[in-house]
Amino acid sequence: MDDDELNPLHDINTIDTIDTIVAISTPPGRGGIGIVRLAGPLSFAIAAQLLRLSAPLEHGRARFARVLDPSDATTTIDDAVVTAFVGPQSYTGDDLVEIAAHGSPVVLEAIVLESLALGAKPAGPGEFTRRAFLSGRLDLTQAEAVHDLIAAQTLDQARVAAQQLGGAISRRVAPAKGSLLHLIALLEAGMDFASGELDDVDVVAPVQIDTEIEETQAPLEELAASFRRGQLMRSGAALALVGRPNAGKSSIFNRLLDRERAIVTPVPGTTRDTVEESLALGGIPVRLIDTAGLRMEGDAAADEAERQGIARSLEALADADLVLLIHDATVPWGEEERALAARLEGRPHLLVENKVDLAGGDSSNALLATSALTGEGINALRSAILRELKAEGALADAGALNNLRQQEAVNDTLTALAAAREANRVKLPHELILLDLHTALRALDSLTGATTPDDILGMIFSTFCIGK
Ligand SMILES: Nc1nc2c(ncn2[C@@H]2O[C@H](COP(=O)(O)OP(=O)(O)OP(=O)(O)O)[C@@H](O)[C@H]2O)c(=O)[nH]1
Ligand SMILES: [Mg+2]
Repeated sequence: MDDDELNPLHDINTIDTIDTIVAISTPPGRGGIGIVRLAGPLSFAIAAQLLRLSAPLEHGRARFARVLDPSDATTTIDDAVVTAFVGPQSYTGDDLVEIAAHGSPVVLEAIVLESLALGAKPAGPGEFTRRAFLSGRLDLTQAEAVHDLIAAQTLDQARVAAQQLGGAISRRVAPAKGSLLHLIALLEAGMDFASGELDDVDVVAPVQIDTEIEETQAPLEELAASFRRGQLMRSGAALALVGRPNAGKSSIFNRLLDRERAIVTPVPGTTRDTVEESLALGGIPVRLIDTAGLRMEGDAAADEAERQGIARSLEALADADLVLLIHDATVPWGEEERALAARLEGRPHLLVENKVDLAGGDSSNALLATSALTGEGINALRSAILRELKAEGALADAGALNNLRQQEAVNDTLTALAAAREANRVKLPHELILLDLHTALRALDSLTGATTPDDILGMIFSTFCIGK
């Protein structure tokens, strides 16, 4: 090994098989600071050419620098702080330089253009994170977490993504993978042994195989069930407000949003179409859906638009993760409420008695009594909604699955394990059981990216922004 290989400051003229990539990593537009990121073997050399550094770049250290005018290296166009990381101790696993200049798009673009002239290539979407994955710095679920973290809309979403970035899913899968590998090793050893004189069935008892497969299945089933919970946190819970016309649905909708979003009038049938707004409730993203009041079939007051609105209300009700059935406390429960309550049987819902300011104290036995007019009971309603969503598991547990790809990987593993268990039950040869177990292992490995085909990787990283 010659000295050059030990030197992180690769010569700019060295021909290297790994490209150096460059991109603006901060969002487009002007800002106080804008960052250009360089990753790859030429990063240090390119930075040294582009900048007048106060001192040579050093791992994990920030340096003050002047950004030189590409057309005239004697003048500077900006000041910058430059941070350097020597691979493999960097985000991507290769040499990495971050140039934090003032956030003027023209300066940042000049830095990128000059880097390209010095041998860098423009980074594609997610290419920095893809490199981190390829160099083994992150597994696939962690790389996906980077995307989720950037996209997080509430702090709780960010927390979940950060746990995943810390490897929560991989840690959760590790015991199942361990027991699966153990069983595979056991059966394979048994087969080698059996090819001598013993019958393979005698080497590992079917009950033992069954128990071991079951031990692998249990944590994975738990993980598969976490998907729905993760999904609520990821895309938000849909919360529909339903009830008879004039019950005060739109008024409560506005109260929960804290602004006059939906039209409120004393005329029954005001809301014709569903109205949707997002809000964060105790860290959980919620899609609040106001709906047209439901009248019973054959009610003469319902015109065509209202009938269509009612059809949409029923759709929203069917799709909702949680339903608020709003009742006007000044009138008795009618056929509509009974029909709605029957529909909601066995599904997460809350009964709300509204207009308690008019009802005159007769709300004592109602679970939730509100007045959209005075605001009474609205905070209690918020807490009740939050309780329901949490009961639904909206606060995802650490290491919950977060997307369909992950869900499919776990489901495929479970399918193959079930097949293996069945093969064992009907006493098929161990070779055939092993076939299913290997299928299970491949599916499980694809979760963390140990065996993910290139096209799937391409799909995942193309959803990233450039510079990440
Ligand atoms: N006193 C009182 N009036 C209320 C309360 N909530 C709503 N209202 C009034 O009741 C009427 C109907 O309210 P909306 O919020 O439009 O009722 P809605 O359920 O959305 O009605 P539709 O859209 O027609 O189905 C309006 O005049 C509101 O001001 C309340 O808690 N107390
Ligand atoms: Mg309304």
